[in-house]
Amino acid sequence: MKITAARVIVCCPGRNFVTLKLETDQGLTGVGDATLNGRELAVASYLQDHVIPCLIGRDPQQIEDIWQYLYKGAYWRRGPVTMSAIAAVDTALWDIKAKSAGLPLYQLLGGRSRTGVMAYGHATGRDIDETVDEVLRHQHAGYRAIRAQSGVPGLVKVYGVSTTGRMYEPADNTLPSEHDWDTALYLRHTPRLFEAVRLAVGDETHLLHDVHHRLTPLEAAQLGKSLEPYGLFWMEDPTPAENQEAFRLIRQHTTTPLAVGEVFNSIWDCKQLIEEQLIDYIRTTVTHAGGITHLRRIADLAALYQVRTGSHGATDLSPVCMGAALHFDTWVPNFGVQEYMPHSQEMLSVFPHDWRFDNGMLYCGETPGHGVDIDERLAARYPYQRAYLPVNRLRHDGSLHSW
Ligand code: CS2
Ligand code: MG
Repeated sequence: MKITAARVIVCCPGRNFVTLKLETDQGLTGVGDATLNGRELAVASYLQDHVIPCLIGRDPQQIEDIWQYLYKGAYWRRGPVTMSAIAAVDTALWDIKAKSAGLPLYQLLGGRSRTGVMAYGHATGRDIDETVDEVLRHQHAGYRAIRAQSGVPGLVKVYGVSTTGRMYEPADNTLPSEHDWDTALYLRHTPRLFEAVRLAVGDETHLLHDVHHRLTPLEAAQLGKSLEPYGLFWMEDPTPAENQEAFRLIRQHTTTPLAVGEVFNSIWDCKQLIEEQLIDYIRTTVTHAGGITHLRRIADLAALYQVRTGSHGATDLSPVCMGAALHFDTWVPNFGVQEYMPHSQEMLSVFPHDWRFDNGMLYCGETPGHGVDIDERLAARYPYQRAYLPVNRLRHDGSLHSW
């Protein structure tokens, strides 16, 4: 079998997506997600200008050799752009291999390990009351795991909280919008939020929170300790994770479980965190961590240290990523939870798919492959629209802070 053609499709059905489609001489096609929120065209060019010329004529069955060729052959290894491009190729190749075998992708990985995939939803509100209402709405919709994020009194714009009344979309402007931040206000507010949420939902529902890289290790330790009475399922991205050993300090002070890794793009980004058991969940994804091939390696390392998966699943990961992720989640033995931020109908219409959500659980389909395609004619109606993620500044002096 040979790869005969490859196309990069950039579209914007409500937000930008980058999709790779491979064609073969046996009529099989494969699709991969290469969306990197706010830097989409960098990955599109990496694929179009540097990767695709090397793919034409290759045997798509040689998934591992092509992965090694694109990783080692680039010389400049790792990084979100490179690994998202490799991920899109890898996902498309797994799609083709499963189709040629006539099997749903999870069967090639090792078969079904669970009846369904536990999802966690996003409950957000401008204040505590609104957030509690949203958490209850998700609970009534059947979610067993719910992330709660709320506005912080005194701050105008905060991560995770929609101010438009529509679904929260972080890439909200043609130039980076500026958010304001005050750690002291946040550290005082967040325990109050979870006291109210836990009181409202009872003890059964798993509660999650995303700190979004904003605290120092000691501040994160303080927050983790203050949240212990509310029994969180996880506290996510408590501090920037370039310095993996910083998590030792957090671990010394709190038993609140930690989840990190949505911004990681290789096993090296999380090796120390996993080997020293400094985290409880690894958030790496099919799209940003080198595809199915590399994500399996990360999950297997994590399993040695009883770290579970909790893949990122915001709307900036396309329905193609969700499809591939659900096959992965259906197989992976050390599964934890799958993030599920529903795409709009407009977005889903561009990506015919067989996965589904029902009563708090996600289910991959039985279609050969990963079960997702792209409607290129419809995609062409939604041209790329430049959009940036926000930046964050400290309220009192305007210095730049992690967003
Ligand atoms: C967030 C994301 O879902 C999450 O956990 O961290 O919404 C993140 O802000 C976006 O994916 C960035 O593009
Ligand atoms: Mg996050």
